Amino acid sequence: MTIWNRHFECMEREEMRVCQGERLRDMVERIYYNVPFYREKLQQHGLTPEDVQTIDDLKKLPFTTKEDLRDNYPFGMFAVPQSEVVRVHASSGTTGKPTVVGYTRRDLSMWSEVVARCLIGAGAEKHDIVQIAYGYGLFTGGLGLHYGAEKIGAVTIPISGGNTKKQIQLMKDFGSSVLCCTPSYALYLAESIEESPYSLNELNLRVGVFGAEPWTEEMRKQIEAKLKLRAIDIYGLSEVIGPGVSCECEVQSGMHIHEDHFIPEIIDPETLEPLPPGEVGELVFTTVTKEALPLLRYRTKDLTRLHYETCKCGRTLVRMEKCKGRSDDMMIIRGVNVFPSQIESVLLEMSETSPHYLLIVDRANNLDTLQLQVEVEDAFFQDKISQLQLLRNKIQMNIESTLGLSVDVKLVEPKTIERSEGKAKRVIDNRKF
Ligand code: DLL
Repeated sequence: MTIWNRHFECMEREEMRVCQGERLRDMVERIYYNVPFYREKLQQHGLTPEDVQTIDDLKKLPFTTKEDLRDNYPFGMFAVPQSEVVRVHASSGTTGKPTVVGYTRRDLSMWSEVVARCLIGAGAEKHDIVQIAYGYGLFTGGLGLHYGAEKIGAVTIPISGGNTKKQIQLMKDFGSSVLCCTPSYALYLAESIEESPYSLNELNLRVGVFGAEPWTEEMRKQIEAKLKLRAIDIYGLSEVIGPGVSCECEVQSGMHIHEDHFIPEIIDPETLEPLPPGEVGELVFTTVTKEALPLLRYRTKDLTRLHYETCKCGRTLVRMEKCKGRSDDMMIIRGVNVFPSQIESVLLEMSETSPHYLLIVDRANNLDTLQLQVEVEDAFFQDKISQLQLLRNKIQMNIESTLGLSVDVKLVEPKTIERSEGKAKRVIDNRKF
């Protein structure tokens, strides 16, 4: 297995901690003197840059949130003069203004470096033809993967998201061997290939680099079977850099975090106390090398756990498990915490259902209701009604036994649920709080 940057990707733990400590010290000094927001916050905690000497001092420092970025919209948290910023991206905010992120030339070069590590780790190489079907534009997916793919010397196809027929045609004509897109779009592409004049055997796909939204192991199996490729999970968020914060290697056993640049912690989202390795909690990142928008203990709201053992691939970089969802994506239905991914797992374990589903949350007579719409094979609709009824009951029972929650299941015909070209929308919450 090839490793792009053996020095950092296989560094001994103690050496990594020393490196992180030095970089953290430098970063805290930069934000203290260049970003009024951070200076005030550190002062409020009675801290000065001298209080940060080693990586162990990280836990003393205050957290940063998406709201802080929004309050300082658009450029208020940048740590360099505007003349040094060469790019901005923005992620759609859940409410109101978008979150704006900036990059210096060195930030862009660091970003390409980490994405190059991801692609090589995923099994891509110089001779590959990389089709980038993440959106280009303010979203970081397209351009993020783009520069990493060019960096490893691959032929890079900046097709962006959507335009499914053309995706498939170019995939065949150009012989694309690596596909980068969201996992939900990968499934949609698979389905569209089945209906296209081309067969999978005419395609040359080998590796998929899928991320930007949560997906399950079961979904991975389906995508790998349908597209005949190895499906690799890539993680990132605009605030931290974009795609490439972490990525699986060919072993597919957790995503290696590029912790020489992004120091991870897991905290209890309620008490904000750091949790020991192996426990599930909220992922927090400190970016120690980023120049334009350094982030101190940024709360991602993503829930996962970290593993520090050396991977079979030889990398020592800490691995994060697939995200279990976000602490704020979690629905509370009649007091029960529900993640869409839990329902997805139940559906994908059953052979009769498809991974295309939609959850509709509402409230009737002060009681939360959850409806699950899921597509089932056409054959079921040709069968007797009783078959449908049996299947409906089965799904209901499986979900109830997993979640302890009753759900109204509505079976719908194939292709009725809107397909996504980007991030899938799995939940519609009509409750008014
Ligand atoms: O989604 C960056 C990205 C682009 C990652 C392409 C991977 C591939 P944002 O739009 O800022 O950035 O959204 C970040 O998406 O906090 C997670 O909740 C979610 N997310 C990203 N990757 C994964 C993943 C991009 N592999 C938010 N698994 C993050 C689960 C993911 N969730």
